[in-house]
Amino acid sequence: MIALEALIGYFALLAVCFLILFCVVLYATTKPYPKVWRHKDENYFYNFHTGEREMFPSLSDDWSVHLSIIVPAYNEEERLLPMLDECIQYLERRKRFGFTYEIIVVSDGSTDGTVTAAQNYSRKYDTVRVLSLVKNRGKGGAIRLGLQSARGSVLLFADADGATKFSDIEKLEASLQQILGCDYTKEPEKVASSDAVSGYYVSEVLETLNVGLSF
Ligand SMILES: Nc1nc2c(ncn2[C@@H]2O[C@H](COP(=O)(O)OP(=O)(O)OP(=O)(O)O)[C@@H](O)[C@H]2O)c(=O)[nH]1
Ligand SMILES: [Mg+2]
Repeated sequence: MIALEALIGYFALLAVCFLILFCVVLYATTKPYPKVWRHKDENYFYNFHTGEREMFPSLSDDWSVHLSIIVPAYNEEERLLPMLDECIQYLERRKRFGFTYEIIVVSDGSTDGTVTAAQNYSRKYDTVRVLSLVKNRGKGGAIRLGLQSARGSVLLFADADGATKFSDIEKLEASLQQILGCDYTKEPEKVASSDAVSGYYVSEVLETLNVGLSF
């Protein structure tokens, strides 16, 4: 009887040790962010102005434009055009006042003419780049890869369906300025070097703006 109790105690101790070891290994090998698989072709975009295939910059590079707009697009050959027309028209107007921007259209493994439609804008505007994902990842995956390829001091994503009037960005900018205490169009380096606006601040901005999450 005593031998049986000792055996159970021994196994219980072994199980606890195993559990502790498992937790330690889990803690040591888990990263806070998931590993993002990126096909080698997804590191490049075609620059129609130089006639060369160029590498996308990385989010960890220094900022090079005031604003990056990431547009996730899955089979959006029709809805994308009016959205980009409105967006570019607005941003080009601001460009006259020294404002700089880039638009990264992320085709999320589209099977229609989304890439060609977006590339037609790249031909015309050197501010538009097309990131063509080799397979569909869903909206979140498309935005993530777009953000990783952007070098704006401020990054924004906007749906391809033109759900929001693009000039409404001014409301967002006003709230951002209030929260950060500076204007990113005048002091982009200050904004670029600061950490991401925290969830608390984001909810405050959205509350002020009374808008939904997808801009
Ligand atoms: N549905 C869908 N959209 C994607 C995907 N990847 C990127 N997107 C883009 O994500 C954005 C949002 O898609 P919508 O279909 O407008 O979805 P939604 O805004 O949640 O829904 P609506 O209220 O119908 O507009 C669009 O720009 C899509 O092109 C995907 O795999 N599926
Ligand atoms: Mg939508």
